Amino acid sequence: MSRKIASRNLYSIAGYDPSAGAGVLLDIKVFESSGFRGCGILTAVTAQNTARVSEMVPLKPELILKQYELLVEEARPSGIKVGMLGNQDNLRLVASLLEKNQGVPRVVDPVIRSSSGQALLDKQGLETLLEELKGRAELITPNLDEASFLAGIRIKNLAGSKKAARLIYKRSGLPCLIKGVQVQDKIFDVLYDGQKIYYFSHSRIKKNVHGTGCFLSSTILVNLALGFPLKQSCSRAIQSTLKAIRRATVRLAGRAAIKF
Ligand code: PXL
Repeated sequence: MSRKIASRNLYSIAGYDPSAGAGVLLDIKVFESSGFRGCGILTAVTAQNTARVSEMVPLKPELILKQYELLVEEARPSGIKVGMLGNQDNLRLVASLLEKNQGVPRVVDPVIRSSSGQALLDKQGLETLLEELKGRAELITPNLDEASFLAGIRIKNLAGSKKAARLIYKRSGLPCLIKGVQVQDKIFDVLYDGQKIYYFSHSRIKKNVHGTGCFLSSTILVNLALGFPLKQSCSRAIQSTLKAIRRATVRLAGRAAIKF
């Protein structure tokens, strides 16, 4: 029998951002600073800094599977966060890994493109994302653009975000948190858990910070793995993310990176 490490492990299955401001490196900082052991399974490599992404190369699904298989031999996950996938082959493989891990919290951040416009998931992946993920996570966390795309509607207000969250749930069976709906000078994050809509509101912080989506989704996973229910995990993680945005320091071209 293989020897198991007793500590609690959280896996990030996501991309490599060399600036460590997003992706696997950021997720691991979140996990480790919350008292978990962080493991990173890479899906793709990017060339980027905090201001722009210039290239994205997906890894082979066979290599992603190997990374997973060797890790689970000695350290099964207490939770899994999925970020950037790169292409449809990787999406399918990762969906199968989520399926194998029913019973531990799983959070999917549906990363479609970088803020600077680089595609981070191919067209086929985009079109089949909700179908492939069907029921295989406790939460999906699209931003406004991702939610508009996934629901197939333009979200202009709170009513639109509510409709989109319901549509995404209907198509994927995944509870959905839509981030960043602006109403006057307030920002709303909208959660549909399959039964009810919840709104989390806060004032807008005028600061352009790289990696906030990754930070939020991995912090939600931490809270779920600590045993908090979904709604509370979202509200706690939103508060932590606001704090992280406030302390983020500017690195380049007016963009900031989260400081631990
Ligand atoms: O924030 C989206 C994102 C996620 N993961 C990786 C990224 C980016 C954006 O650039 O590079 C690896």
